[in-house]
Amino acid sequence: MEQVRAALVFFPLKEKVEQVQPFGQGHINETFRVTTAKQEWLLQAVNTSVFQHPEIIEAHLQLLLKHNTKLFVPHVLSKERTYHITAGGKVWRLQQFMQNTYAPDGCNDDQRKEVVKGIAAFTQSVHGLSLSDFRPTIPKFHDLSDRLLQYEKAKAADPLHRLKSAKAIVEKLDQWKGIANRFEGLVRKGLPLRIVHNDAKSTNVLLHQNDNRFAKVIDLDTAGPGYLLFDFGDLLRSMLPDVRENASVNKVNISRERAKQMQAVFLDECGNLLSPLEQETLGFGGLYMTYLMALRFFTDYLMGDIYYRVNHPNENLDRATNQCAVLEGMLEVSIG
Ligand code: GN1
Ligand code: MG
Repeated sequence: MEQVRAALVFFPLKEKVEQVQPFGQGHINETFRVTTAKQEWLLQAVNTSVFQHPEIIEAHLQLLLKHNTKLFVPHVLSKERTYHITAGGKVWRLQQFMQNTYAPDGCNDDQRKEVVKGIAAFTQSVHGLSLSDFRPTIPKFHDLSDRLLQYEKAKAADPLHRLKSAKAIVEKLDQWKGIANRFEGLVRKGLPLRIVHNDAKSTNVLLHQNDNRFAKVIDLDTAGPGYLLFDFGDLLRSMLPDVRENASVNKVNISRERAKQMQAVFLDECGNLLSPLEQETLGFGGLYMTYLMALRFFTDYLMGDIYYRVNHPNENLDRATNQCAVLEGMLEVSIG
């Protein structure tokens, strides 16, 4: 906690820090809830082995926060007028802690609608910015062909000999490779690149505690160039299942009706901005993102859990198995 206090010195807080506690479920960055006399703050240490160019995130944040002062959580400018500072070898940023809001993990119909509205509001807002001002913060982040390559490499290396007990999942993952070809076909057909959130899961949208209405879109680390189906796909991936992403399950029931409702809300909110091809391929985003996450979790399991934080040795395998079950559930009811 000493490190945290040393970082806080860079931000012009008027009140004395009373308490610092670890906060949240993120897989990548470290987050702390900071209490001062009258207010609370969220301090984050950016994981710089994952985000090797925090200056790109800084530039995006400067643009986004200036462009829309309502949609995002206010961040604190450091004494150097930047949102990120370096202290003790780490990169830190500070934002307001949004009282009386929550990030839904498991949604009812109303909450689901509000989360979709939140990402639609993001889509609409960034439509007014210039794509040329945004760069990928992680190279090839949602490049499924590259994720397949990493998966193949991990299988070939198998450093912890984890592959032999994972035959069933490998069989599934191998059978869905066509999803990558289908995506490349869409890009050739003219699917437009635009600014997207690139981590549009339900826990990255805050809702108001009192009425469950949409409040803020959070976690702008990966915002940048991408395809809209990534964001809508992450909405489907995170809200169609009634189980959490790391629940150890082999079967997940998916409702086609629920997917249709989500798509209707999304199109209602921002459909006017979408090309016909974007509109037609929103559902396919569910398959694309769920497959990509299944590959990422499984690849990390094979490589010895070097990317995602795990609480037990099989957690990445559980997550991968879960995502395979979600994908199977989606295919069963012909989503995408
Ligand atoms: C990671 O750390 P968090 O929860 O914001 C990941 C996303 C995944 C998500 C799965 C930079 O996000 O791509 O969709 O886990 N972010 C990065 O829950 O890898
Ligand atoms: Mg994230």
